[in-house]
Amino acid sequence: KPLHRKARQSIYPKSDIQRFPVPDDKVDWAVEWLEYSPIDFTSSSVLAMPPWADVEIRPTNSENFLKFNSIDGNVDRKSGFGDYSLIDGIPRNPIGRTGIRGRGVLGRWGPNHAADPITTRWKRDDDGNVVSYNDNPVLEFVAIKRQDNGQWALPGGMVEAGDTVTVTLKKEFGEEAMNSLEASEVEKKEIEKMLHQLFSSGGKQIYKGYVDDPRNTDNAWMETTVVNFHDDSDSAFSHFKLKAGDDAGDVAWLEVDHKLDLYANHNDFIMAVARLHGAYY
Ligand code: RP5
Ligand code: MG
Ligand code: MG
Repeated sequence: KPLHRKARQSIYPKSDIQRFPVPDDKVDWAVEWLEYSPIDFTSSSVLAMPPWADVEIRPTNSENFLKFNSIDGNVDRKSGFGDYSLIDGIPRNPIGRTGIRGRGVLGRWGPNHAADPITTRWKRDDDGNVVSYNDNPVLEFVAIKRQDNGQWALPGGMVEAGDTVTVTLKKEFGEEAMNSLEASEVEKKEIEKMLHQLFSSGGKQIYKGYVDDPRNTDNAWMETTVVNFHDDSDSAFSHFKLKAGDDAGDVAWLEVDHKLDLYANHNDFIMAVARLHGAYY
């Protein structure tokens, strides 16, 4: 089992709340720890019950209609890990302790599903030849700079109720890397066409499961499906214009490199893509 780290970072995002410090050897729930008493925090934006959030299901004597560990109407409450535990009816983080209870800024109890596209092309010189370091060809991928914390990340987003992963991959790439939300009707059509062309190959699934996201709590956590769309011959991706939009402040082609310091554990996904293509890392 991987140890989450970002999900234990002291100050909880968008708050001044300190997590209860959890040392590596106390992450696992199987390790008894009687002194563990994390603060209970659910953001007021979540408690206001926007469409993307669940109802408050505590105190546990209140009626709970959420169907955990299953497909609940158009909300997927299954985890990539298999069944997660319910303690007094409340989902428990499958990786372990995070130092905070409640949902924090996450809307769903249990897994909050996202999708992350990794679009790749080879780095080329002015003559169009693939650039290599130590005989290993170099990959580039589209990254966005998150406005919430200034970190570079994959242009991913939440799978909205009723949407599939495939739809979300396209939607988020369009919104964050092509600014589709602020495009004119004509531009929107162009973007649609591009997205269709870029993503119609279906791509290759790189990962499905837990994300070590700084927003995770003991009762709510991020999971994602990461899909790679690779343009081997540089026939498609170089021909569209990147423009940051929605929750992205910037967008760029970044070199695949082990020195990247990406949001959450997106580095792991980039490493997997490098392996897949036999690229420099
Ligand atoms: C990460 O948060 C996922 O891997 C995905 O990139 C992102 C989704 O959340 P938002 O970008 O919508 O905040 O855990
Ligand atoms: Mg988004
Ligand atoms: Mg996003």
